[in-house]
Amino acid sequence: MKVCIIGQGYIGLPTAALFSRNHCEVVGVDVNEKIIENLNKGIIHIEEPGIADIIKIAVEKNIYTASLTPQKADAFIITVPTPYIVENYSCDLSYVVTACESILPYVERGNTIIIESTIAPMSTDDTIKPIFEKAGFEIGKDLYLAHCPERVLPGKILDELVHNDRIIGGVTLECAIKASEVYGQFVEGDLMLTEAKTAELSKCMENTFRDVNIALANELAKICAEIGVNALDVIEMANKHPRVNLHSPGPGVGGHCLAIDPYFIYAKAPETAKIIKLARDTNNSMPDFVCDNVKKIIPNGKIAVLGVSYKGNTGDDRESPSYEIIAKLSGDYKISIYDPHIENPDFVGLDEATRDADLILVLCDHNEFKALDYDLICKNMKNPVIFDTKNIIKEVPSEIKLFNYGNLFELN
Ligand code: SAJ
Repeated sequence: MKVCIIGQGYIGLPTAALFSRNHCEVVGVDVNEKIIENLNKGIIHIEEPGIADIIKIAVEKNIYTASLTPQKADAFIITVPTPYIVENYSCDLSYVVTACESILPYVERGNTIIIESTIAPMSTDDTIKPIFEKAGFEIGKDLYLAHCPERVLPGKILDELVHNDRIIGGVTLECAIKASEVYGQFVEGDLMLTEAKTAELSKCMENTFRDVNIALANELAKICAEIGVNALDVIEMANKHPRVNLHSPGPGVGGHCLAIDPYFIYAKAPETAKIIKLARDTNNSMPDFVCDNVKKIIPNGKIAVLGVSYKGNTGDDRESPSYEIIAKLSGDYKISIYDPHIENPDFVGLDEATRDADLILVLCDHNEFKALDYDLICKNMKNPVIFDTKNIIKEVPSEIKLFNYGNLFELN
């Protein structure tokens, strides 16, 4: 089987790696020339365990090629971003539409087209299907079209792509069957056949479930700061109940999924999707909550920010609330940033970041922050204070004052 994958990002590239590892010929298409040039040398641009080795071998064996333009193939998979439109929160399908149009000259009867990008309910039927129908194809007969959302955790993408169950949403049953043959090349989880619109809403709802639960944890953190209770203890105690799983509060919700997908549902039914919107608003309010508490700890001075990725142990900083927090604080404070997972000429090491700092502000739960060099920190900071918004630091020497969501009420 030959597969052409449009978009060589966090999902497209690992997917390409798995097809090529399973002896399928793969063409990985992207609009970024530099990325294509590097991929053809076997150099990858994302931080994700296991991918680099597979791509390197696949390039050497000539089974994987990166290209700026699509090629004829048996199956086409679209894995391009779907941001939301700021004015009305609806799903911006423009990259998906452009990707579909870009493959039109290469598509032939009998091919399977799969949209993996997260899209709002009804997008496949209302927007994507007509693109191929206008080109003269009858869907379900000449061409098979399906929406098969990815559902993987960054950092564990390879494993989850292989082992997770997969939703296969066909425009018709034939479309779903054809798409399941494509994933059958490497997926070991169940392939669950359904309609495209069910697949679309299931994917959006998975991430909404998490967003709403995180909002509940964030609201709890605010309540506890107000009424003088340790929020982290409450979560630990409540979670001993066999059917309770309170999530963790934090500086806000980032990433390309949880911070976006709930809006796709909200935009479809704004009068009805009340909890979904409120959860988004609550999570969006967390950067302000962090800044307000920083101001209570120190009114001015130097802050060493630790971690700007949207989540721990990844170099992905898309939609990261850290940047909003840094922007909000930078008027009143001198900010230096240390993030061992992100290459940025403006970022510095732990030593430089903490030198003469008045506060360490932890915004991300990278493993490196679990056990910091406290001797260095005590040497560099006159009165060492840490505000850990991710509860990654469990213990500090007695000369360091640690704030987290367990004791913010002390600042009132
Ligand atoms: N976060 C919290 N508290 C928590 C959990 C997470 O504040 O208790 C924050 C994180 O710090 C981060 C954000 O939420 O800023 C999102 O992190 P995440 O790990 O929950 O989710 P993603 O965006 O990395 O991955 C999700 C996954 N979806 C679900 O778990 C339902 C993944 O399976 C999806 O494939 C991915 O979105 C996606 O592509 O949609």
